[in-house]
Amino acid sequence: MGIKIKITALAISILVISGCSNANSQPDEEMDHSMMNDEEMDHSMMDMDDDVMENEHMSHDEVVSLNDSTGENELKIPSMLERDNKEEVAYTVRAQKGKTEIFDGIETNTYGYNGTFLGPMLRFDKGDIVKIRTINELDENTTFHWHGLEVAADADGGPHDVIKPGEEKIIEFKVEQEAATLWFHPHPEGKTAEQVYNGLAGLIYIEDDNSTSLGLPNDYGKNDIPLIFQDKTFDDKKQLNYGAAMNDDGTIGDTLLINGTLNPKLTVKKEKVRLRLLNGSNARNFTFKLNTGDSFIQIATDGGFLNDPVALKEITLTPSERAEIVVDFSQLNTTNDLALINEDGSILLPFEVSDQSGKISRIPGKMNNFSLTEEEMNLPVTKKVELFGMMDQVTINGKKFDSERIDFTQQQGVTEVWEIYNKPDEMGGMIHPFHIHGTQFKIISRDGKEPPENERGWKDSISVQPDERVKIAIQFKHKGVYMFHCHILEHEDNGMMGQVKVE
Ligand SMILES: [Cu+2]
Repeated sequence: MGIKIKITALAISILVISGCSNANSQPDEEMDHSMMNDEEMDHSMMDMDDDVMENEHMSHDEVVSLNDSTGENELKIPSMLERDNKEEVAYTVRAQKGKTEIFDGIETNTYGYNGTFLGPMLRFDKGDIVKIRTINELDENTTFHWHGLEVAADADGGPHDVIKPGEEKIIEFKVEQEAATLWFHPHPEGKTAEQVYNGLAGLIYIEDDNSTSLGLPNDYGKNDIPLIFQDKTFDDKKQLNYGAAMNDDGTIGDTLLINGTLNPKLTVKKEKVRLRLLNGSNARNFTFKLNTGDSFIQIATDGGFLNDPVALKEITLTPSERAEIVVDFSQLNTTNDLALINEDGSILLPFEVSDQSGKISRIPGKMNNFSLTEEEMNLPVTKKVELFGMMDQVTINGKKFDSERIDFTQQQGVTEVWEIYNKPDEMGGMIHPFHIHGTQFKIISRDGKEPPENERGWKDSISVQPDERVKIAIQFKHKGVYMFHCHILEHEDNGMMGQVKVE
């Protein structure tokens, strides 16, 4: 595996030297690519294959494995951010730089919100009028994007909403959507991947009357555990050297951090424990399962509760997707050497189950009233999105992002059906996680078939397999210009993004 990383890194550095990888320094060339038709694009891809990949046939599917977590560090739980005052739901969120002790006795240069690495959890209740003062204390531009939050575009923190170093902006919005686990991260044009990689990411919990009355585990940090999964590459000095680690097809690392914790373990009581999973990686897909083969129960998708709990043996989350699952540690056959593992068997999060019995919580049979109506299912497709390419040759509908170009318009409050198609390339293609800002949508079908049971809930990000066609019903409650893009952050930065104007 070590050799593979080196060869890949070599291929990448050749790309950089040849000047076709650095999107920021080659705007003219980028424009040219965006004008290519499919055939030209195909040739361009083949040229790249010949020139650059000669050392290794770079398969889309071969990804360096994660090191097993040794479990020597108890999982860190992000602090719940305190409100600025008692009278209102007002928060201050600062983007900062700092040094973090990820490895014992070593300081790693990192970014964070209100701290040196990652961010606190912001809790909103449905109905709250929320005020957030966002401050950029970095020495570079950033934005504050609220992923999954249904807000007007001027509060969404997309690439138009640049906050310069030393500047600040106050946003205000009403929380009108149901209980969900959302997150926030920067979204500056061409720099999202690096800033997230360096540590800018935080959580949002929305709660409502339903979520607090269902009887689900909801003791934050005890039996309601947020898990932000991110893979990183640390250099010899244990630094996050993004420039060196960066891969245009999505930066993948061999070292897993959960909530910024290296080699994490989670100590739990013998009770039902709710795990709020967030794939906060730049590019890695995770397939989570228990090493015992036991099932767990999924209760929520990106944007809310499923109607009915769904028992699963594994769940795949692509970058930016969330799922809430419940593991019943009082019911498992064994509590020794128990762990959450990845598809390839690598140990992500060992569990230490204490003898104490915990709280009695339950998973009700009926949690929500999500519905996809007959009318929505029968709407014609009015917007088509074609995802294509790899490395820096990624496009949507044959074009790269242009902040001056509006790709689609849609009326506020009107449901439309978008069809997202992932067009394969010669090498088969790769999964693109597709995200739309400012709203939650419903999956109508995947390749004409009903979505799996655990995707019959609100979504803001979906995985789209090569050659797959996903139909979604989508409505925007607010106006303005919103982004839609691939959530492999390097693809996003390389222009795999478009804009929809809601009028
Ligand atoms: Cu992509």
